[in-house]
Amino acid sequence: MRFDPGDHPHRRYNPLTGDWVLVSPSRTQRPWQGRVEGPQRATRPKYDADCYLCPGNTRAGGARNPEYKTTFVSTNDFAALLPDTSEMAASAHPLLSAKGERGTCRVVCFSPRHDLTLAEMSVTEIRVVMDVCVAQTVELGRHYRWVQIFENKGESMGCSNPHPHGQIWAGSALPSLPAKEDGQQRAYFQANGVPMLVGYAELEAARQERVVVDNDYWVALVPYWALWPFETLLLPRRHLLRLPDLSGAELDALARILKGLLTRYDNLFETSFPYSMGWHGAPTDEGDYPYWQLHAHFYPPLLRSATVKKFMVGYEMLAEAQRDLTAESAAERLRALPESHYRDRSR
Ligand code: H2U
Ligand code: ZN
Repeated sequence: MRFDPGDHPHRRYNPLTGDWVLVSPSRTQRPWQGRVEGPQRATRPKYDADCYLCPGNTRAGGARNPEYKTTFVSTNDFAALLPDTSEMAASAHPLLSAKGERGTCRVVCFSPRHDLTLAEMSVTEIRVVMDVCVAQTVELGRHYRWVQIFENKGESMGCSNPHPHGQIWAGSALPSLPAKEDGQQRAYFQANGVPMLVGYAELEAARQERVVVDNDYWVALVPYWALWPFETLLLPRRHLLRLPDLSGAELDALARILKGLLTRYDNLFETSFPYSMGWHGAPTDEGDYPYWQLHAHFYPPLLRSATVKKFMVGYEMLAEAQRDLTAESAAERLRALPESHYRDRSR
C-alpha cells in the first residue's frame, strides 16, 4: 500500500513547539450528532448603550470611556496581572513551586464602531490598529519581558463582548508557550545557521501548496503542523525580531494581508469567523535573539460549518493533538475563496 498523506493517518512535527500532531484525514466523514453552536446575532448597531467598550459609556470598573474616534487603549478593569505584587518567598518544597509575577493588562478597542470586526474595517483603519500595537510593544517592552497582544473573537472563543477589541497582557516572566518557541528557535539556529521561520516562509512561498494569501512582505499559510482545522501562521518575508522593527511599507502590507486573510475566514462559512489570534516576537529584555522571527498565530475552532467546532478533548487532552483535514486541503479551501467580503456582496 502506498502512503497517501491526504488519506492515511500520520503524525507531523511542529518545530516551533517540539510537539507532534496526529493527522487523520478520513475522520472528516464521521457523523455529527453533537453540539451545534447557536446562530450568530444578525446585525449589531453602530453604537450600543449597554456596551462597556463603546465610546462615552461607563465601563464595569466605573471609569468612563472617552468619545474616542479611532483605536483606543485602556487598562483592563479586571487585570490578570498587576504592576505591584509583593515578592513571593521561595518555595520550601520542590513539588509546591511558585513565583511572583508582575505585569499589566490592557484592552484595545479596534474601532469606535460596535458593529465592525477587523475583517470589515478598512485597510487604513487596520493599519492604525497595527500602529497602536507597535507603540504598545515599545512602551510595555521597556518594563516587561513579554508583551502578549491577542484577540479572542466570537462567543465560541470565550470573547466577552462583541465590540471589536483585543487585549495586551505584559509580564515580567517569559510565559510557557513563548519559552518553548524560544528554545526550539534557538536550537534550530544553532544547528542550521538560519532562523527557523525565515527559512520556513521561503520554503512555503516557493511551494505555494499551503499558502492562503501572500504579498511582497508577508505570507499567510496553513502550517504543515497545523493543529486547529483552519489554523494559519502569518510570517514576514524579511528577518524581523518584533513588531516595532516593521517599516511603514511592511505595516501597510500587513494591514492588507490581514484584511485578505480575515475576509477569507469570514467567507469560508459565510459567518463572522471566530478565532483566537496573537503576536509572538523576541522577548523584550536585554537578551540577544538573532534566532527569533516575528509571527502571528490564528487559531479558529470551526471545523465543518459555521456551527460545528473542533473540540480539543479526550485524545488531545490525554495523548496528543489530532486534526481531521490536512493542512494542504485547509489551505486550498481558504485560498479559493473570494477576496471580497460576503457581507459587502449581500449589502
Ligand atoms: P475578552 O472579550 O477577550 O474577554 O476581553 C475583554 C476584556 O475587557 C476582559 O479581559 C475587560 C475584561 O476584563 N473589560 C474591562 O476592562 N472593562 C469593562 O468594563 C468590561 C470588560
Ligand atoms: Zn460597543
